[in-house]
Amino acid sequence: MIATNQQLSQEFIDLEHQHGAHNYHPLPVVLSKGKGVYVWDVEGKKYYDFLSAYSAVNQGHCHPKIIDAMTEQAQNLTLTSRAFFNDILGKYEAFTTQFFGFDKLLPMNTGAEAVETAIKLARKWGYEKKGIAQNDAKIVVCENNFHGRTTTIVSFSNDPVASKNFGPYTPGFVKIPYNDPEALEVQIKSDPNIVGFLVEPIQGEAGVYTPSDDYMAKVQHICNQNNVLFIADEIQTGIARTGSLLAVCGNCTCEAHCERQSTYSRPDILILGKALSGGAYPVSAVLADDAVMEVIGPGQHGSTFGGNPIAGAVAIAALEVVNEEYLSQNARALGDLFRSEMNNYIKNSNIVSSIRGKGLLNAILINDTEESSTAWDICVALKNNGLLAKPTHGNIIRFAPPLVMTQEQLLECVTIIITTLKQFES
Ligand code: IF1
Repeated sequence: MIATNQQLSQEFIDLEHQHGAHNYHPLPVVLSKGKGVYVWDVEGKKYYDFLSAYSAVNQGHCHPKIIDAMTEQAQNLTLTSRAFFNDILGKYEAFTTQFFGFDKLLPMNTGAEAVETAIKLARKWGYEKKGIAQNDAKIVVCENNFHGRTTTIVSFSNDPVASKNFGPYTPGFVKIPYNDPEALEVQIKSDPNIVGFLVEPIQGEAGVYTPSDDYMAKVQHICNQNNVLFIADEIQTGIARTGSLLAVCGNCTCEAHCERQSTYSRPDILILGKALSGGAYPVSAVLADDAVMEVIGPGQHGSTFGGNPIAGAVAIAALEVVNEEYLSQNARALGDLFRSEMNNYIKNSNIVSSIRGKGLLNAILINDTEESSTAWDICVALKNNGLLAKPTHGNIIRFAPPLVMTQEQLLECVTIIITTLKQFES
């Protein structure tokens, strides 16, 4: 008997279920192809991707320029380790430090590794430059943060799902409320052992929680005044997602990290991941000026794959695409349009209570409890209607399409989303 289409998907789902660890709860859709803003499932059904692999695919799926760079490099040289030099890494470092305006770059692979790198840098800087006594260094973080899943990072998470039963936890972190510069100032002034403040410019996992426009600028000022490192985790918000090259650029849409806006801020340590490679390859990086980066010497930190030639070639292409295709401007314009269209609908909706976000990083709040299955059911209905999104925290749905979307496509997506939501109005 010939397997029906639905059975084909189910076979892949069953295979994962049987042989893979159950550390995720995916939407029941099995993808086998992606191009630009679209993905296709194994049955050939086409969808708008409204997650973009958690903002890793900002440049769109299988961007030809990025894929060309990757395949070309893959045929020449893939990995040397850092035991030897290669002819791409320096080029990538020069390009990227210039792109973001920092002296130096330290290459890693995943976001969590880059966050770990920033933590190590800040601590070492604290001991060697600030004169903190051994093992006394502390880093301030925010409530409801998400910075990855290593044992140290989950040590300062306050999501019990991410941290429970993974102890003993790494000490040396203090939590303060998000979007509260006064709390940061009080904390820093009360404790001379604080070396850094690690913060997301917009809290993604917390449900796209967007702070006041001047939060980052105030944070920078407080950190600078008190000789504390301002560490920005732009793994999710960076690379044009929120309508500027970095979320710390404030309201500037130019394709450079410049100082044009009053809401501009400049971190001492910048953490990038995800879209640094356009979703083609795991590439992360930590950028800082010499005064910070020089505390790391040979043998003190690194990674087998960090700075490999494919990563460098892919990341250069991915950043060039951001410039060439004006992705910040597009994210800004389409984000404004998306929220305005959605707000028109929300005014008379009893299923959605609000929308928040910046650029093309947005979330809607479903008018039901966190325990309810409504947001999940809506995402399944969206999938059936040709658009993929995923709930977070039970009653929030994140909307983050690739930034290469056109206005016409976005308006079609708005129609799909609103038509679907209307099915859930009571
Ligand atoms: C998962 C969320 C997004 C991040 C920030 C570091 C990392 C992430 C600000 C770590 C990663 C991901 C990981 C992904 C889910 C996802 C996520 F829902 F958890 F919050 F994007 F919204 N800093 N975020 O957002 O980067 O080590 O994963 O490369 O499945 O855990 P990584």
